[in-house]
Amino acid sequence: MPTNLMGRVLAVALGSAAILAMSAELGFAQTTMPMQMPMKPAQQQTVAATPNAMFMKNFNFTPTDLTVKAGTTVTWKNLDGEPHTVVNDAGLFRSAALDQNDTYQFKFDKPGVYKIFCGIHPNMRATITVQ
Ligand SMILES: [Cu+2]
Repeated sequence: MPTNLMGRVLAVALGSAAILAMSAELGFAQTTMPMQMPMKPAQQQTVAATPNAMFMKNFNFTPTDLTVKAGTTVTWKNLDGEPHTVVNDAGLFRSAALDQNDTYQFKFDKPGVYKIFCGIHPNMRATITVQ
């Protein structure tokens, strides 16, 4: 029966069109959704919030002022492609040159104000206050 066959072909064609329309709609939703999502905060802001840690980033210590309790081990991590060091003004501690992603740790047993700087870039300075 030719007319019956035509009807079937038409039905299949319409069905495919409907599926195509649906996938087009899905595709549209998928491409637009990420644009409506809020932007992720910058990496710098995330690392700065890490407790008992100080980072070297863009030739600065971040944060420049860190307050910890006595007995706390502070970790420094260099995020720059250039080496940095951690040197205490009073000569209490001095790290080796830290390459990118290297870390250095020092345990602060006594309360006080500890000034540090980078031995390679002496203008990089920070303060650790131990309570
Ligand atoms: Cu440095």
